[in-house]
Amino acid sequence: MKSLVPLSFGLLLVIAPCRAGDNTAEVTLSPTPVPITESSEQRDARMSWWRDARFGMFVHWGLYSGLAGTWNSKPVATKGGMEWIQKMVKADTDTYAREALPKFQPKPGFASEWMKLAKEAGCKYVVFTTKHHEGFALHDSKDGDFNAGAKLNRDLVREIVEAARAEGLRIGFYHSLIDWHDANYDFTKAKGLPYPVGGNHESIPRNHSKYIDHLHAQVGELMTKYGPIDVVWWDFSSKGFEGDEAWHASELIRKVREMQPGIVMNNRLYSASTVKNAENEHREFNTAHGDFITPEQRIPSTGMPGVDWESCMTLNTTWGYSDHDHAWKSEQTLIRNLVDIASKGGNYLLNIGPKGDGSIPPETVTLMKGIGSWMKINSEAIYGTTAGPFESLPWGRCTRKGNTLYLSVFEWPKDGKLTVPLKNRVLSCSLLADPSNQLTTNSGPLGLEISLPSVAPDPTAAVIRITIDGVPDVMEPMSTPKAPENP
Ligand code: H79
Repeated sequence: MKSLVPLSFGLLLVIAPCRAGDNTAEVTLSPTPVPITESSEQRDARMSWWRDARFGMFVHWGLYSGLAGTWNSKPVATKGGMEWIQKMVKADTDTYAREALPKFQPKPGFASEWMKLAKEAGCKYVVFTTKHHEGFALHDSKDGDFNAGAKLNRDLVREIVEAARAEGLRIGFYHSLIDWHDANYDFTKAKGLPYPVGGNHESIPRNHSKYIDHLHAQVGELMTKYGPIDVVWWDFSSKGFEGDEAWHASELIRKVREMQPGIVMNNRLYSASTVKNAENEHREFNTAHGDFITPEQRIPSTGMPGVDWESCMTLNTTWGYSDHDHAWKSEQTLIRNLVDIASKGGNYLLNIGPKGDGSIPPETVTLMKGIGSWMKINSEAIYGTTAGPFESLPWGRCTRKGNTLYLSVFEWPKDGKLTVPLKNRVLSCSLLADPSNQLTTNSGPLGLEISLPSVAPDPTAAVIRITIDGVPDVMEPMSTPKAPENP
């Protein structure tokens, strides 16, 4: 199938099973592009599971995983995204495939290990690379021969989707718009589009509209052969090459929404200021371009009211597996990042990079399980919460569920008194780690004062659940008098 014929959509819609409670957006089938109408209530219903989830696992896995950051027996780098190794070593696609394919040997049952780890860490959804920039598709594609079906006689997408469902996890497809394999992918269309091979490539005739057919055809396969898919995560567009011109984006979005009415997608079919100029990105947000924005490798300094967002971040510094990257973040950093993001109303999509055989590096297993141990006691402060009411708190973060606030204490007060700038009356207050023990609270000039045990139940983030009378009535931050300088 070279490109999707609109006529087939009706059939696909009938056979694709729908999850109860999913969006009921009106879908009109027609050979000409039609807008899909959706009320804000319908949008909220469609986004609801994603907003409640707050924590997902990202998986970068492809041919680069087997290369593991090594080319010609030499480490390529110790830091940075090794899923870009083909570009870093400037390999053409044939050389790259020749080197990488023999090293990509998924062992049986690998996907089940991923999903068990995601579940244990407390993730509610998993987004994995169906194809990264290298162009190798993990499904058994009938469009082209650079895919797991043609090369390994396996459908790795099916294996991964089935494993996720077995663990009750939502599943998402990362899909690269950039493609270094397809000879028609025209990186010359805009300045600075990444492409591995330098030299006289401009002389090779490229027919980008044929590449768009390939992109649409593979997305069509992914959206119709695996049942209901929860997320599609496009990557990426640049200023000067985005949207309709680059990917026939509105047509692609329309097709995807027809095939998967409940799906949630990011907005990278269009150029969003994802990496740089980040603090302004939500002001440019347009829901016609996608459902949420994706700050990459960073956490916005404040929340973004009215805009859905998800920070995607690595455990070390690479997305794709590398033998040479040992810069693992600490368990404390990861847990505090999760809390920080939730306190600002965002989701955390935390990446793992399995090896070429699909196995997960031991450091990754330890870190994900560490987050899971914290979540076992404290996940109530994450799932289903919204941003806290405070601009900032000197000792930690706050998330909210109606009139219940979850105070995650990073800096346990030495004097045993925690000040919360709130005027409300307290209905109940206890530690999630010790829920039957009510904590004493008093109102003081700076707000509520909670009396704490002398030792934090968790030095990373100890969570206090406090239920108040009415909506949070936050005290204006007072200008604290400057501490006298030491004589
Ligand atoms: O899939 C991951 C990245 O490969 C992809 N998005 C995430 C989710 C991405 N594509 N482009 N970019 C990120 C921005 C460009 C980053 C780069 Fe680099 C800086 C390219 C070369 C230097 C990061 C570090 C990738 C390779 C080294």
